[in-house]
Amino acid sequence: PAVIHRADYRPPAWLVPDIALDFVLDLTETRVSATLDVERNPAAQDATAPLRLNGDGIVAGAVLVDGEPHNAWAMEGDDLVIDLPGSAHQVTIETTINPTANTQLSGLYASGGLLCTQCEAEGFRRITFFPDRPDVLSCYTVTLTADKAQFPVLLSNGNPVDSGEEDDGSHWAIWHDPWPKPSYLFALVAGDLVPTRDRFTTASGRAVDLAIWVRAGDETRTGHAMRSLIASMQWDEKVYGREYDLDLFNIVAVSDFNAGAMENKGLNIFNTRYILADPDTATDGDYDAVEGVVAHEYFHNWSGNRVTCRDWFQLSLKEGFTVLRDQQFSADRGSPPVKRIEDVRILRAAQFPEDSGPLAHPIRPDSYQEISNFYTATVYNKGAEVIRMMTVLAGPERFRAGTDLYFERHDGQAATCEDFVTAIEEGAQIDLAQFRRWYEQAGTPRVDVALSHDPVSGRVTLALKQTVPPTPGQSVKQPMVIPLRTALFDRQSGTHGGEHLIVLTQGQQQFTFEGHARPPVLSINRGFSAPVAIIAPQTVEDLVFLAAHDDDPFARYEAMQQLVVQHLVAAVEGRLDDDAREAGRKAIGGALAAILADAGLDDLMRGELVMLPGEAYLAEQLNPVDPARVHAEREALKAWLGRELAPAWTALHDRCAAVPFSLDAAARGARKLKTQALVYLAAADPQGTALRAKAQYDAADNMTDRQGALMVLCGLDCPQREEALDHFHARFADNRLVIDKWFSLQAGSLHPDALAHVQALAHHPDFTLTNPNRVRALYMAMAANPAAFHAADGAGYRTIADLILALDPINGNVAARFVAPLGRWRRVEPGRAALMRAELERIAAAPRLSRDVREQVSKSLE
Ligand code: BAL
Ligand code: ZN
Repeated sequence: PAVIHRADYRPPAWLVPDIALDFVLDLTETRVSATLDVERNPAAQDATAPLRLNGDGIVAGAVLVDGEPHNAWAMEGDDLVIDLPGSAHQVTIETTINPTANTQLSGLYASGGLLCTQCEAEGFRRITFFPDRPDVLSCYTVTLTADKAQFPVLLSNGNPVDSGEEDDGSHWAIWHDPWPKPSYLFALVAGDLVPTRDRFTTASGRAVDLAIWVRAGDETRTGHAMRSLIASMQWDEKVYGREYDLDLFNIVAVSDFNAGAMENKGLNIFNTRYILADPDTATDGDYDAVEGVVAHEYFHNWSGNRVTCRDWFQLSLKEGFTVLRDQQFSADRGSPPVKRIEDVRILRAAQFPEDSGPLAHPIRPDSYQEISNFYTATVYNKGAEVIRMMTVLAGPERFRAGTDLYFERHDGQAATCEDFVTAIEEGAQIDLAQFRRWYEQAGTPRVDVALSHDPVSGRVTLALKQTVPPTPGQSVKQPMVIPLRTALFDRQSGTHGGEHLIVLTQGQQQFTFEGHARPPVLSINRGFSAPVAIIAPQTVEDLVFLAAHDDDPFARYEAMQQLVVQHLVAAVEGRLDDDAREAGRKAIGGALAAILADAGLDDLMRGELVMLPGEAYLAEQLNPVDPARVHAEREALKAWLGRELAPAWTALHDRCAAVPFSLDAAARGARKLKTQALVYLAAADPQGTALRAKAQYDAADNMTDRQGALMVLCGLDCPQREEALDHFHARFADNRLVIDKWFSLQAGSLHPDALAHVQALAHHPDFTLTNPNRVRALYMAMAANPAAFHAADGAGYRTIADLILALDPINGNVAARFVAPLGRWRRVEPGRAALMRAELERIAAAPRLSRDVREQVSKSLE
């Protein structure tokens, strides 16, 4: 398979300043006529190169050049290559496509009677022939014609220009987008949709019509998305000085969607999952996700659309930056510390394993076979962390000067990560020369910390050593720039004398601090100022101290996590005798009891502090890992804590259950803790807690409580489990997003038969391989459920491999996402590793695989 290298970038030979697209839309036979004004690129290296138009599975019906039939063209693979003399022409190409047959959901496809598009990264070439690369920017004029009864709404990017009806029952609409854009930002939607409308006036007085389009019946659940959109528009003006630039902003929600949402210029298309929310059907977490994704796609209007990417290697230019922006927005809207903790938890669960596995890549990759495989936690979440470090180094005002310069300098351009770093460097006036290694080197850096104290001089010395682990294709690494917010606590007063920003730039480095009469307690990487793993010699006493006293909420959470991680790692490694196990549990129990009793904490934060580290993060600390032992030890600790603190959990559950429903922080905190209390109680007393959980389920007047209770019941072997599952299915049978929850709660459950349940659910009438949300609900939840996925006989691995093989011909993009869990075999104990590897080999031996799956499987076996 062809490998595309970043170093091979060449400017396009031809530019397309204008394109007119004419669609006659139909579910099975859509006709497309594309007229491209093409001109030679003065920056091209070859001034005689032919015009290369990318295609993917489409056939050119007719090719006209300057209005005349043209024969001097040929197909090279999927690409249409036209010999053109001179320097400017008009090229017209006709294609016919079948949206209903498009199960890949890339290009133009049908979703429940609607027609819609997904063009990022390379879907446009499935619609028409075009130089489908992000550095070819065009002004689009789009004419849509369709049967009016079947497709009453016709939308595309930009502003509506004209519309009309014909006698044959068809109607048409013309849209024009004045902002030049790459083909991946093109979109159209046709169908029977109803709008929720609002209006926004920008800082300079532009009135913008806002509309969220959904299927009839769903419009009652668009209010939160609309409020989120308006808040995002206000926030981007205030925080980044970015104003919206069209007369209208449309969002459409569709049920069949490969990803979360797409930032098409002026016409965002969303997975319904990130638009529809009301308290009866959406959890508090769903509300947050809607707000965050609506903001993310809106923010792309500047970080992605006005300034786009030169090539796909630069994906983190728009994604890392936009994730940072949506994280900052959500922090401002809610609780900044809780949001920070949530973001770090996602990074550790999703990105750290990527960085330590066979698919590790820098945030700016050097090569790829299939770009869809690089929409990763590394490019997105680590990309955001890298830019966040720039904010730490520069401070907020100077960072803003950097982003102002970036937007001003590159507006209308297809830029690179290097352009971004240079703009921040110049605008913020900081030196980022060495910092650029964060774009070049993969792997999570590890920082080993040693602290020494001289009682005579009162001097504290921190000796730091960084190591960046080898990753595929990068065996030797250079030292990174690692900013670490640090404080040294006096253990008697419980305070510190101010925070220091220490910046580690060398392999080994020492930092000294004066005026410490006693050895201090070290609080390092506060706020998770750098995306690294810290290995510090913190005693149980130090961690208990920090868990109770640290004034940085993230550091407090981290101390609690570390306390549990150290204990469980020692337990899994068999380093604890009975006394040490008891002592470790007592220390954790004591710290947890203090958190439960701490009146100074709000419940949202308390909910973070009582959460045990996840099994994926624990597995990262062990190499090789025995997932069964991790699971057993973590469950045993949870049960012990459930028993030991039973009165406190019961009191907490009772207190929280008495808080009436509202969307404010206090009520949300109560809901979060209510289910956490159940989780601990269920581990200690399954039968007693089944009653309590069922009572929570029956009393629930919102989805957060209902889902929380059902999640706990799903893990128990009790009659209430079936009763609640049946009730839930019957009550929400007509709501696809809620039925997704029904699948995913069973697949992710602690029930010992969870894997058998998944295998049975695959034959449920509501299950289908053609809907990505449903596939993820069942199988991603299972792949993330260690007890099911890592079943000792390999049945979990086999189930996922079978899924990949069955799904690949239908949707290779989604199928490829399931390879990574199997790809971690090298870090798993030998027995399971062999079973995982055998499944990868079975997939690799299949006669026809998508490029997506082929790349992930071959890299996982290398
Ligand atoms: N650009 C793909 C979807 C997103 O990251 O917004
Ligand atoms: Zn994005």
